[in-house]
Amino acid sequence: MGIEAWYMDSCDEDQRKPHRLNPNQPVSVDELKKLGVFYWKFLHETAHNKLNADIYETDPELEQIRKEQGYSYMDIITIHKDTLPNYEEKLKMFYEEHLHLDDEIRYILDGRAYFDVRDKEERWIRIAMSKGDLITLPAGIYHRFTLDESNYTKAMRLFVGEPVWKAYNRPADGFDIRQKSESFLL
Ligand code: KMT
Ligand code: NI
Repeated sequence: MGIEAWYMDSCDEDQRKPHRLNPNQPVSVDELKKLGVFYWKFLHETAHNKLNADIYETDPELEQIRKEQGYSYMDIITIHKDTLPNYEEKLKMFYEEHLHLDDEIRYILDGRAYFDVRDKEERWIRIAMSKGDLITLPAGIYHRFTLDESNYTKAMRLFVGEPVWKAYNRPADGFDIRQKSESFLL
């Protein structure tokens, strides 16, 4: 098991479709790391010391990660038309290209979703997330989020300290964090 990420086509149809290039152009964990994106797939690992989304409420491994990384805050968001108030509106917002001034940390507890991030050449990379996957997007990276064709995910949102959900839609290059992340990307 491992990551599944790929470069997207530029077709405008349904955002929930995979939008792979033909032939597929995969993106490796190392390439994501260079962008400051960290991604783990834990669920099907047999070794110990792995996260288990089935026991997220009591999982000692999650507890340890939260302690180590300082993820003091957490809540759970269920993204489905019957559970999320203003579902359509929120999905539209999540899919607007944006950035935050803090890391975006998400742990998928159920269902599936895509996180898209821009690479150094401004190409979209689509990261397929499913149950047991944890991702951190660095502060300042342009990104967006969508459900896939299953139209459902349940995700834990983690944060260092008091959460700030403020999203800055592109263009948002005036922030210090953009200057820093751009020099980091070089
Ligand atoms: C964001 O800022 O991109 C989001 O919060 C996405 C939805 S949470 C799974
Ligand atoms: Ni975001």
